[in-house]
Amino acid sequence: MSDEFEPEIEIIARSDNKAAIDAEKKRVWKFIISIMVIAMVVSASVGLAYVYLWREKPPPPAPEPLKAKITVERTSVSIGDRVNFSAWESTGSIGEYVWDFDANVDANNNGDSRDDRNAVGMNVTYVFETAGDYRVTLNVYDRRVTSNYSRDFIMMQVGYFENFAGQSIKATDPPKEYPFEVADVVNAERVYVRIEYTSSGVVSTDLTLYIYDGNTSETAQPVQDSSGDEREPGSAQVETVDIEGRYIAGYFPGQWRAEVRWEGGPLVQPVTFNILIEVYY
Ligand SMILES: [Ca+2]
Ligand SMILES: [Ca+2]
Repeated sequence: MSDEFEPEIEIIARSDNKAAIDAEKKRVWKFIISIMVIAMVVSASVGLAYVYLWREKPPPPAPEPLKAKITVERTSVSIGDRVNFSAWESTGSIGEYVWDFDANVDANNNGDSRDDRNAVGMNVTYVFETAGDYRVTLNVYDRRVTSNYSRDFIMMQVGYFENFAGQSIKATDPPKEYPFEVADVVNAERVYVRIEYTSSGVVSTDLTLYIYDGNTSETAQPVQDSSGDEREPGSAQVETVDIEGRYIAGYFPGQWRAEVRWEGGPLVQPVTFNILIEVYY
């Protein structure tokens, strides 16, 4: 019995051993494949990291030079207007923006009339209280070396500048009036009033512009009118009254006014016009 039984045991044992070996082989293959997968993932990651970290980077941009630049909406402004100045177009490593609004005044009495600290900041607002020409200076100082600075300037004309747009007048209307200030007739350089209207079918004498000075009496005579201007009939008509300084001095200062009068025949449709008034000092 035992002789017959033994080989059977061996076969079973061999058979068990084979299964165990196969299982072992599977484990080894699994292990090898896992290692290979991990190795591939790691090498791919390292490769990506290398590409990301050590790829050729563009050189850093050269620092912009320190340069002051003034931006303002208009350079002709009226007395009392709030004027917005900006230095946003300036370049460089700027630590401070310093504004000097009048090169005729050396406010800090250091011999440089354009370095006064009338305002600081990139965006500032200023009101000119008296008429005249002003040289406005912007000084920008370097953030790191405060002795480095750049300077820009702009000329401002301060007087009276107004544009009344989109007015209309009918034949039956009383004169349209536009008051304006001529504060100083001695120093005023020019009073300029222009009227533009776009209406076909009007003749050259239909609409007239009258200018009165600061004399408020009932009998005040106009200083000048547009009848002396070259006036053409038709559309896109422009009429001007332009008074030079040497004549202005002979009139009253104060509240002057422009009048627009319809002096033609009956109107089918109102005439629309724009009126521009400018006083320079
Ligand atoms: Ca100064
Ligand atoms: Ca100054």
